[in-house]
Amino acid sequence: MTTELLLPFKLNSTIELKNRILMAPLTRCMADENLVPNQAMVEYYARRAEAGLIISEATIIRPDAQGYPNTPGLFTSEQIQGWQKVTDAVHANGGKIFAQLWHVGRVAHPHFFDGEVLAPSAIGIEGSVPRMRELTYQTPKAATSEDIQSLIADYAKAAENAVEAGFDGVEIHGANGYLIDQFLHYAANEREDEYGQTPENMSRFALDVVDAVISAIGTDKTALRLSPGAYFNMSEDNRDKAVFDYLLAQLNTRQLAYLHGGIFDDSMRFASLEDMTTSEYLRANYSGTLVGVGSYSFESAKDAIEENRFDLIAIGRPFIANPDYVSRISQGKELVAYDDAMLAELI
Ligand code: FNR
Ligand code: 8K6
Repeated sequence: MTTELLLPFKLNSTIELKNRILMAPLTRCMADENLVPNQAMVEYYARRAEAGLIISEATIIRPDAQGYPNTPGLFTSEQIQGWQKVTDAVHANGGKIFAQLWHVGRVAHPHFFDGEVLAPSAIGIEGSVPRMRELTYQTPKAATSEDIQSLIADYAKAAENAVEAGFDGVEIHGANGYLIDQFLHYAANEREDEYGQTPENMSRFALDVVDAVISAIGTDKTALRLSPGAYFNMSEDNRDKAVFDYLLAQLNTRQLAYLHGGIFDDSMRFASLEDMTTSEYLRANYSGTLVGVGSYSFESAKDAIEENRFDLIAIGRPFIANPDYVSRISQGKELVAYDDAMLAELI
């Protein structure tokens, strides 16, 4: 089957992808007790090297970034060495892989680390940790200016560690209600300093992190994921759009490797985004390479790319069910249907 989706795509002058299909970042909670990737993870990623680019499962930048069991890290030498095995195996199979850098902010739980839960403001979320329902979420501490500076530095350090571990680049996780996204939405950010109140101030943390990561590893290796519409651990506020309008205008001057929407179903329309979908809104406001995602099939992704609604597609759940997703669609073979039960092991 010949389609643009299966042909090479240049992200920039240093990174060329062999096709336009990305494996979406997928948390699997399978790292060892020191949050080091294990051998099953090495093989799991290596099996998916046919993707134009693999985005790793979200990987925490420091201990207080953790909100789920056994999520891998990128802040100890053991973790870097563990990831090196993953990146070596992906590269040996002809693939490319970015690390997704994560801090969950108020979705963290002190069960996993010593210390406080940090967020832009002291506004908690309802509920408890998946798979560990006895751990209810706490009201976070509003980060001080010093906390903010150390968080920014730790994103940059984790990006350096990612490159040391052999990753081809990083995707900063700015989506899905986690730390960076918490600064970008009024429902989670009531700060009265230079990180709150106005679109410019509310965008500052995201831009500081992006700029620190660019300084650390270069713009060609730096990508970002954003959820302009609030849908997960976050409530919508009609003022949010102005924040993202400002942020995207600033990002247009940065030449990131790509921008990736963070959404489970891209047919979802947001009242706060004037009834647009995630990809419609991002395409209208962002001029660089855009990755679409969210319940796409190969056919619907092909149509979207042909219609220029975005440039690359990220595939999540179908990649869990089909390690050989790219071969199957190239050969017109049927896909195995995804089922949540598949999350129990790495196939
Ligand atoms: C996800 N998703 C996700 N997103 C992210 O930015 N970092 C992550 O670590 C995860 N983890 C994760 C785990 C599991 C089990 C699922 C199902 C999803 C969201 C994911 O990247 C993607 O946006 C959605 O799955 C929608 O794409 P599909 O699955 O419809 O192709
Ligand atoms: C136990 C593993 C934890 C994985 C965390 C990351 C992703 C969770 C996947 C399920 C979330 C579904 C959210 C969908 C929200 C739609 C709201 C309309």
